[in-house]
Amino acid sequence: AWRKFSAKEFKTTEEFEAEVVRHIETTLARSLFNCDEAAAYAGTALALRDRLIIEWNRTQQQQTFADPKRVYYLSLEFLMGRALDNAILNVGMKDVAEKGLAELGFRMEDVISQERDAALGNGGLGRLAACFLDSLATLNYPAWGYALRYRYGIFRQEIVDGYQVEVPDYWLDFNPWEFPRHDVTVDIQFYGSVRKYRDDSGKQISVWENGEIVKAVAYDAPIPGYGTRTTNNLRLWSSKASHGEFDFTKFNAGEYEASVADQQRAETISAVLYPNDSLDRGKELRLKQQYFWCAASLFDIVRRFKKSKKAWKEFPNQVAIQLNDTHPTLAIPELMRILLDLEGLEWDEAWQITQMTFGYTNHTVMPEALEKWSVPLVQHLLPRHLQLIYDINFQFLQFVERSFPKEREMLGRVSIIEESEPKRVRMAYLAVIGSHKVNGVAELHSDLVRTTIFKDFVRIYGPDKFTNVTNGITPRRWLHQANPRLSALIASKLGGHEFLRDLNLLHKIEAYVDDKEFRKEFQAIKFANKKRLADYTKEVQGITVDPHSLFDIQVKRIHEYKRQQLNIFGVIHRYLELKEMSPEDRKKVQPRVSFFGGKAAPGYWMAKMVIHLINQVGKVVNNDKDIGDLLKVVFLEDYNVSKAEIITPASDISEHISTAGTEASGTSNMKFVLNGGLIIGTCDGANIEITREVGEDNIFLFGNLSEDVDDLRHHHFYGDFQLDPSLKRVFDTIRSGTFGDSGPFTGLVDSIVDHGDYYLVSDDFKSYIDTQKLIDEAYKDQDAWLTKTITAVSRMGFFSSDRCIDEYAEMIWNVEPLPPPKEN
Ligand code: 26Y
Repeated sequence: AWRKFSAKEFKTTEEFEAEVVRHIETTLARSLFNCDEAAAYAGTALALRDRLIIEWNRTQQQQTFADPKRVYYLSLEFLMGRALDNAILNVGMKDVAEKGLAELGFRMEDVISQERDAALGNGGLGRLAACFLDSLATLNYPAWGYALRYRYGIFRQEIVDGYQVEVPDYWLDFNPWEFPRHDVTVDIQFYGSVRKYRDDSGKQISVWENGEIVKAVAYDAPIPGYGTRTTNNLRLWSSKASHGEFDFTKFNAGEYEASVADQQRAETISAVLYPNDSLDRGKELRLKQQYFWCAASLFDIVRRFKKSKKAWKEFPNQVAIQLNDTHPTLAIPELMRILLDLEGLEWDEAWQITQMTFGYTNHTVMPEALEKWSVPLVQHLLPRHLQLIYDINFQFLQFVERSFPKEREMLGRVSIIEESEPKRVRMAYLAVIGSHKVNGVAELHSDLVRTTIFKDFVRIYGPDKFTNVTNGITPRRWLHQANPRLSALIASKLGGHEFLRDLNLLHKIEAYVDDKEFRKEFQAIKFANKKRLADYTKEVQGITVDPHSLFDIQVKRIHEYKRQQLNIFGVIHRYLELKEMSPEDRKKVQPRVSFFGGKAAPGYWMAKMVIHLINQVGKVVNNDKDIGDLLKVVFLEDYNVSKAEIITPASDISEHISTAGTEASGTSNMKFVLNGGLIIGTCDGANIEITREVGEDNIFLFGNLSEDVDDLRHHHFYGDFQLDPSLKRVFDTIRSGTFGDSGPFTGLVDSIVDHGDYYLVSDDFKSYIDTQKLIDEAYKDQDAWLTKTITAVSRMGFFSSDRCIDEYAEMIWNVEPLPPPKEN
């Protein structure tokens, strides 16, 4: 129904083609005679972009006039992937584009794959932010994303001799989706000093001066909603030297090189995305990035607010700012600085406004990922902010002292300043103290947030400040775009694609679980998706796999806590069992392909050795004629969003096997089940809620529970640690050199055998391989398997990011949608 008021569409195929051709000939100045796929992509993107811009401008105008409360989502990462396919879908012209491109001699799939991923993120947190933008626009919430315009996104991964090699991702050569706003700039200060004086009324004034100025330039990207005309804005800041091209004074003084060096130093701030996603390294440049981005975004937000001429006390009624992890926590002292130093508000009012404005989402309880900035570094780079942080801390500790006069030890525990050498600012505490709501991203995780890292704060502020919003994924990209044929099958039964806007409607397909035709098509779709991945694997990795095998997939960042090592040890175990089987027994074996994919942080040695082990095992197993198709091992290079769109629909089983209590939520688990794959997983993160939704019979859980982890770890050190015997055999095989030089794997094995097995690989090993056996058996009954997968898909409605965003809007932001006007 929404189509009839969509001004975004092209009316006819001819109109679309004419626009594509016009852009190729005039915007790109290319002859149609040498129009390749790259040019077809550019022409298509530009033609579509014209339509998007109209709605984008309209939406922004409407929001300016209506001036509703807006949501600002501050995230250092947005893993957007490709934009064209999504734009075509949301503009509502998939058929027109497909037909038009065919008439011009191109396959839509080929054209779409010309686009480079916008890979401005590491993994789950960044992709979550991207899904949220999609839902915010789709649900008509007036919302902006704020981030950095990195010149280099997450590195490209190449595998050389079985090792990861990082290659820079320079992605901006041709990016039709961004619009430079050279008129929207903000001067950002670093370093310098603070001068204090009393004005005539005796009020203390602080002036931050004599710093170094860097310019922030805005680049905007349109975020179209699905089935709505709302097109929101993602604003990315780029850093530039404040004096433009180069410093003329220096230039005239003959210091040409110095002036250019200044410029390069300024531009370094937004040059590269930090590729770490679990270990906080406390690098000065990263702190600079954080402040640069927070300060530019807040200036922008405040500027917009001030246009409305409302009183400052209205600020939290007009502005909700969500902090995606602690990375933007400096926004808290920055807002205080603006309110106190620049706007002249009193402390209490400024603090109340600040607290009411911010919400903080935590994504991890693992201590090594919690940000702590050294006090001397903050003092040097942001002297005024350090004062404000100390002031905030002082007020807070006074409050704690009044509330718990008998618990003096608590003061040191909850202080924003850690009394280490050097002292450090605990950003998570600052985020909690400066926000009105703190949320975790799945139920178990939110419980752990309340009972472990923020336990004291729950007592201080009461339980209501801490809440849960279980993560979700956008069904537009992760069902419709990634798996168009499954989307079409569902639509054919539900009478249209409304389920893409209301994913709970999926429950209606459970009625077709016994429908012969439906089952046949569902199974054919899964097979076709597996075939597609098999073809891709052949083409890119040069490995032949049989799509009739069970496809077992683990794709995510490589981490000890995510336990890819458990998976590959399991694979080795399987290989050893196969090797000692009689030919008779081998005939009964369920053939399997184990796919892995994911990047390791460049400095994370252990993770890199896991990648190496996977590749070495693959080399041996895949070339073992004796084993043939019974087992294959594939490492899919350079896992990213666009590859996930091929990989996700192709699983029979996917692995989400983190040590219980370590994976905050996980989101690929949701994607795989939604696409008709089952899960092997631990009782961790959102796996638990997936189990609740799909039913225990439709998921394969194994392993120790989160509440037992502490005791098990304790036991490793103080009890008698017994290595699982099957795992011991795996280690003996590795040590014997079966998979090449075992030297690189020493650390991996030792971490389990000698260093306490922190991630409980040995404790969970038996349960893991037993469960894999169950899966082999269950898979042989294809009918029962199919029933499980269809049932599971039909029960996944809860995991839409639309549900998730509605929860944030109601519980945390208190914002309402602003639907587009009906077209006249
Ligand atoms: C401080 C810095 C080193 C850092 C940079 C990035 C720390 C963490 C991160 C990213 C964390 C991340 O991606 N977390 C994931 O967030 C997802 C969305 O909530 C969760 O589903 C997933 O479990 C969690 O690991």
